[in-house]
Amino acid sequence: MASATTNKTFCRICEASCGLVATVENNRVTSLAPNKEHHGTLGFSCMKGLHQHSMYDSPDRLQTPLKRVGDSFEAISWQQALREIGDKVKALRDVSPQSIGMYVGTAAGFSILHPIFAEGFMQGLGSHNIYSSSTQDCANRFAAAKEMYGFPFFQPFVDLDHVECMLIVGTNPVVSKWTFLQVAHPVKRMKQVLARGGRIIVVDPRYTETAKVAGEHQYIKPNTDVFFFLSFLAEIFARNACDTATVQQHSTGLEELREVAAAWPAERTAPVTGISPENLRELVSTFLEANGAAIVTGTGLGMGQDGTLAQWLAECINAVSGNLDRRGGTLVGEGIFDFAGFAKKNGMFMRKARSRIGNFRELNGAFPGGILADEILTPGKDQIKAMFVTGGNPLLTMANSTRLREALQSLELLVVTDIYLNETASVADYVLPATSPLERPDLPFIFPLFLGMQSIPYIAATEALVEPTGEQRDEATIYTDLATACGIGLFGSTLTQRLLRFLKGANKVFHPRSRPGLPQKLLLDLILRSSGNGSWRSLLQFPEGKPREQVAPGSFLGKRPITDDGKVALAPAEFVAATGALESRFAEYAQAQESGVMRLISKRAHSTHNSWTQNIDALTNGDHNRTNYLYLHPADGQRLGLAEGDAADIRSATAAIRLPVKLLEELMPGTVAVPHGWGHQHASGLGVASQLAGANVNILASDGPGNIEPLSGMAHLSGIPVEVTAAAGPVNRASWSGC
Ligand SMILES: Nc1nc2c(c(=O)[nH]1)N[C@H]1C(S)=C(S)[C@@H](COP(=O)(O)OP(=O)(O)OC[C@H]3O[C@@H](n4cnc5c(=O)[nH]c(N)nc54)[C@H](O)[C@@H]3O)O[C@H]1N2
Ligand SMILES: Nc1nc2c(c(=O)[nH]1)N[C@H]1C(S)=C(S)[C@@H](COP(=O)(O)OP(=O)(O)OC[C@H]3O[C@@H](n4cnc5c(=O)[nH]c(N)nc54)[C@H](O)[C@@H]3O)O[C@H]1N2
Ligand code: SF4
Ligand SMILES: [Mo]
Repeated sequence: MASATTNKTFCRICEASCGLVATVENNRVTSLAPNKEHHGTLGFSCMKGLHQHSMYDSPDRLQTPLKRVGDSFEAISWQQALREIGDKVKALRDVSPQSIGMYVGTAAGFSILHPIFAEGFMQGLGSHNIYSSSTQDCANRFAAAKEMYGFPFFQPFVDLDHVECMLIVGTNPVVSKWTFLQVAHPVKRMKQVLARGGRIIVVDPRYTETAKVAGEHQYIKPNTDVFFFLSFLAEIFARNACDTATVQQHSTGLEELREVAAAWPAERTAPVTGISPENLRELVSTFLEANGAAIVTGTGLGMGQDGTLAQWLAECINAVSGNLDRRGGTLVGEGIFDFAGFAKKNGMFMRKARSRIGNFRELNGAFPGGILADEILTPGKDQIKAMFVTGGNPLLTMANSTRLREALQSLELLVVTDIYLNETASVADYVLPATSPLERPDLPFIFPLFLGMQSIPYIAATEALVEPTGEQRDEATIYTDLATACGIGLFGSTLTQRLLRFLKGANKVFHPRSRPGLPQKLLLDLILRSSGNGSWRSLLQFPEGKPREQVAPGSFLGKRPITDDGKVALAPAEFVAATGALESRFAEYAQAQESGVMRLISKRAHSTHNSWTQNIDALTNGDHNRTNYLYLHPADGQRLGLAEGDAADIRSATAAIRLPVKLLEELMPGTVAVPHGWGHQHASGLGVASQLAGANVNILASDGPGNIEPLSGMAHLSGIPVEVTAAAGPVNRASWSGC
């Protein structure tokens, strides 16, 4: 029997990228522990990360390619899968390359090669019909940054080591482990801010886990941040607290911004936001008096109806208060190479392509997920007839999943690449088994590596810890092989395709006992070397991460923005024009509040990760008790005649679900919450998850061109108007996916 070895690696589930120590026995990871010596992640890890090996070791793990035969799947060889998929794609592509689409999910983002090769495949096909999970979480930030800084990936982040006042709006870092910044151990980092006299104020419709650590909290009604920020700005301007000369040196549009904000004084917005003028003024004073302050935002903002405008205004507050690019304010990271310069030189990220349905602009190469069902179901030239889904589970995570299910089922070809036969794969024609993170070598994902979005900068590399146990392949190999089968060159280059095939062949010669595949380490080595960061082998000498310097304050303004004039655009014409529609939105919200409309928000939990951890028993027991819940304020419960454990129907414009009630004092009355990522009852390959209760909350969200935030393409997944009533019957299997 082989003896156990201890290997250092890092987690690839969320942005914290925690350093881990794995025990490996007989080609199995038998335990994972936090790496206490890790330079960047401070010995932190969470229960999801520490249990992940049971997800990869599960008897439900996909082992071979599968083909749908009638209502079930049969195992087939890679050769057969590739040949049959290739033949179908060739026939469709001959008629229209755009008839082939792709959805790139979150898991793809946590590997370096996966998204590059998947998108290279689409480029080779000549199709721009790419969708990604970014219009479910963060496209609003990309849209705002593109207009303001010229580059969607300039994402200023808080200077956590020096900030004195942090306003946390629409994000819950204690549970999510931060977003758009790598911060392992958020509680510790927040306590450090508090210990040096800093203040952290959470603005959220729920008194969150983060608010409890921060000690200060302001309730806000869902989807009204845009009005809160407008009043915040109006107040800054009214106090003449903006250093006009300095701001004008590095930005344009200050006067227009002032004009926009002037229409929204605190007295006006208070009834809609729920933030009294006194409280708002107090927040502004605290923010302005701090020697270094930042507004930190997240998906609570982005999933609302005006996520791009809200994000833009948050960035403007940071900028006009002199906190952008300032010590203790926000910094703009620098990755291992000049991504912005590269993009500018190559004319990337120009948002040129338009969608067939709704005429939406792409953003970072992707169209709004909310039009995907329409693109599939609407006949005509370029109608989508085949889809590749990679590292995502859109049937549980996108808006109006019921309609999307119909659409996916109507396709001529659906190919899903995943580690599980998940909800989406269960309706696929072919399912391709991917290697798990622990089975592949990697570099940290794109945000830290290419953009330097790290509170403690470092770079790191990890070897694969174990070999796949079945026929699983890494996604770089899968998309290279698919390109060969479809008769195209990855990235539209036959030369690249030939080179990749050669590398794959050579890999087989040098490593005859390994599975057929690309030499991933060689590709990662190339990324490192071409960016002047040494070799793969040299980086492996730093299992605790190789420290990098934090970007210096003052390094951004006047130097790095890639807008035409090199200045920060505080009032992009498109955004200013869009504020016109806020008048009717404001009236609509005021009216809805008067009529007592309840709004539904999300609620993440420590133990679940979107839809992918529900097949691990240990992560769905405990608090969850194997279901998600409708969380309701006790006062609302009393008004509606609903007590803890009662069954409630939650009805939106699209559908209804039935869930047990949990009363939650933390919620703002009038706001209800349901965790997303549940409702796996149709996932034929998930032995544990498919037996859980719980409902897919996203059947309550609307899709279609009229239900999309037009500036970024974001779906509207938070702040959904709902009606809650006591259910006529119990919560049972029939009510899991609608009632
Ligand atoms: N109502 C509501 N809806 C939401 C949200 C919300 O807060 N509320 N949050 C949204 C957010 S933030 C996001 S990012 C999206 C997520 O949307 P998706 O990306 O569509 O969904 P995930 O559940 O993250 O699915 C990830 C899939 O990747 C698979 N996977 C894991 N590791 C690997 C791997 O190494 N390779 C491959 N090929 N597959 C792998 C998992 O098995 C899982 O099926 O949905 C969102 N939808
Ligand atoms: N444990 C765990 N960690 C995760 C994930 C997970 O599923 N589980 N998912 C990962 C992914 S893919 C992402 S993108 C990140 C997301 O990370 P975050 O953006 O931090 O996401 P949430 O934790 O859902 O926090 C959103 C907060 O917004 C609040 N909110 C809702 N609506 C509004 C509103 O209109 N205005 C304001 N001001 N607040 C509002 C909610 O109450 C909630 O506290 O988390 C990542 N980390
Ligand atoms: S916080 Fe948890 S899931 Fe995220 S990287 Fe760390 S261990 Fe992994
Ligand atoms: Mo996300």
